[in-house]
Amino acid sequence: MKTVFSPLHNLRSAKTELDGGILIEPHERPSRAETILARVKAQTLGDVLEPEEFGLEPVKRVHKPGYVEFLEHCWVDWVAEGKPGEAIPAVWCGRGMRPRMPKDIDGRLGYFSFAAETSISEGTWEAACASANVALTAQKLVANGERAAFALCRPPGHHAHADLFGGYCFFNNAAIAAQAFCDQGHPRVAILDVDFHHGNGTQAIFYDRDDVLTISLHGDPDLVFPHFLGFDDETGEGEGEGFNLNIVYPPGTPYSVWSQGLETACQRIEAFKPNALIIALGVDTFEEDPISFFKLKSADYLAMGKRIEQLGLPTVFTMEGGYDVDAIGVNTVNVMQGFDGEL
Ligand code: Q9C
Ligand code: ZN
Repeated sequence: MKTVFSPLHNLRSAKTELDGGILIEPHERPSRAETILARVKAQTLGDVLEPEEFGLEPVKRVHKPGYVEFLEHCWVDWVAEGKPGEAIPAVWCGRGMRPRMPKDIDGRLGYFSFAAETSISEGTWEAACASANVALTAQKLVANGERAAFALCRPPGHHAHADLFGGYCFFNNAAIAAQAFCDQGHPRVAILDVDFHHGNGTQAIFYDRDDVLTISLHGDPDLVFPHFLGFDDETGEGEGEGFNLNIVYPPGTPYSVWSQGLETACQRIEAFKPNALIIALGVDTFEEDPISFFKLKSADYLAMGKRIEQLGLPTVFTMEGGYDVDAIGVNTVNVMQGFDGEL
């Protein structure tokens, strides 16, 4: 399988993540992508390509223009105001307040975010654009006949809504790739999100649509991020009713249990008969992940890839989370190798 990778991901190198009341080195760091790339090469998974440039048009098919504009200018505006650190949202439109975009940069940061752990830093915009181009290049490979492609996206995307950043995500790469399939005349696309966290952004973007089926397997949002979406009674609305599925698990979940949800998801996907499949691939389901609570082992990712392949669909993998950097290369590439039949 071919991998699409951009060295520009390194431009996203924030100094801060708000965690436990202090600013820590972000879990979502450049070494994640470099470690995955090294494993792709060591295992000779396939060619590694740099992305093509697609511009902002396919991004704006998913994200609101005002949000894209905000992301482009946020860091420049922040620096121009003489702020000493990174751009961290600290105020939101609470219940009963007015959801309008303020002029002030602190107001706009809150208006366009849903969480405070994710700092906007120098180069974030450039890296987020490159990450979207990585997803779109992989999508183009598959649209042009490749059975599958691996978009080694960084920063990740599945938490980003049409006009909200958070959870280390800015542009929803999986949603952008899915929308590209739709816009190229493919009537149905499925997105299966296997990251430890709920794919809240992806769900919200397609919630009222029946042409994009969204499924997410994740830790119980009552207990973990993103806390305010991802429960199993969220099934879609309007035309989209019945086209969103959330499968929620408790702490300690091993692959033997997790894979039962994967089976349910695969059966739903088969019934939907999509023209293409996007896998929002996070490996923060790993037993040693520092911020998560599932118990998947490295060999389980081979089985996961094999089961996904059995769907027989043109498949784009977009990289999402996974924070045990020592294991992220093996675990991620295991999914691709399981898919490619090396089990
Ligand atoms: N104390 C992705 O996996 N909250 N994002 C972490 C840790 C944010 C995860 C709290 C988690 C975001 C793409
Ligand atoms: Zn995650």
